[in-house]
Amino acid sequence: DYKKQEVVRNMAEMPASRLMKSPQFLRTPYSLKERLLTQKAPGIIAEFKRRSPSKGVINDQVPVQAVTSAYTLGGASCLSVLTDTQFFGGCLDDLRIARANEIPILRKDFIIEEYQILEARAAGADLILLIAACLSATRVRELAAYAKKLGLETLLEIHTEAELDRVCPDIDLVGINNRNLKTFEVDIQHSIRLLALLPKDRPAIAESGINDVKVTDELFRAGFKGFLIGEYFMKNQNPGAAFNS
Ligand code: IGP
Repeated sequence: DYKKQEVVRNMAEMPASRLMKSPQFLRTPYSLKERLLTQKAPGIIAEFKRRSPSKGVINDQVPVQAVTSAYTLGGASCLSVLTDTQFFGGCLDDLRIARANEIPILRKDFIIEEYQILEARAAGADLILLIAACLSATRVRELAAYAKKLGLETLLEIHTEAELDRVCPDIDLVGINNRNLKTFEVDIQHSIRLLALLPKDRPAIAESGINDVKVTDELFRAGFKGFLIGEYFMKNQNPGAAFNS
């Protein structure tokens, strides 16, 4: 598939041995898990997303630097930066720019190879996303172990009960996607039901389709600690202002 080809191209251009020399390796990544376990209020993971397959262009006029610094000043617990170009119009440079902020950053992409985790670390990410629907239980275990080795945390995204078998000790946070990636339908109640089946020792994140503070409060009471929100902020001319209102 297209990701595999992208990885092969990037490896040719920037070998792993060179990535490992990035100055970012000298910094200690931030822990989102710690933050969410210790904070008493809902943690917002604010996303920078120019476009998506379901919505088309959301906002391609605002610079990543302005948006992410406004999210940070507004009190976001974490930034999420889409680095997939084909479907989301993002890139690793967006993440490098967002790194100016001193809070955890999630590399949001379709991660299938160890090399992409190395890229994430070299670009300044603190955690990576693994999507259960794209990976076998064995691959999740291998990729999460590699992330740990590099000092990064792993957020595992699930959507169905069947995907619970991907949760393994190296998974730091579990995200439940409210959006079905096949039908794009959003169902909050589905996420609340699935939450009951998750291991209690790791913070749970509710992802997607959150466009109302009341929903966040309901999900926080149900036990979710973090909330991954993109479009609701990004669809505004000034996403940072939307975050702060
Ligand atoms: C954010 P929303 O509906 O607030 O923009 O959703 C985030 O959850 C969504 O971008 C997302 C995503 C993904 C994107 C969740 N899982 C996997 C790409 C790949």
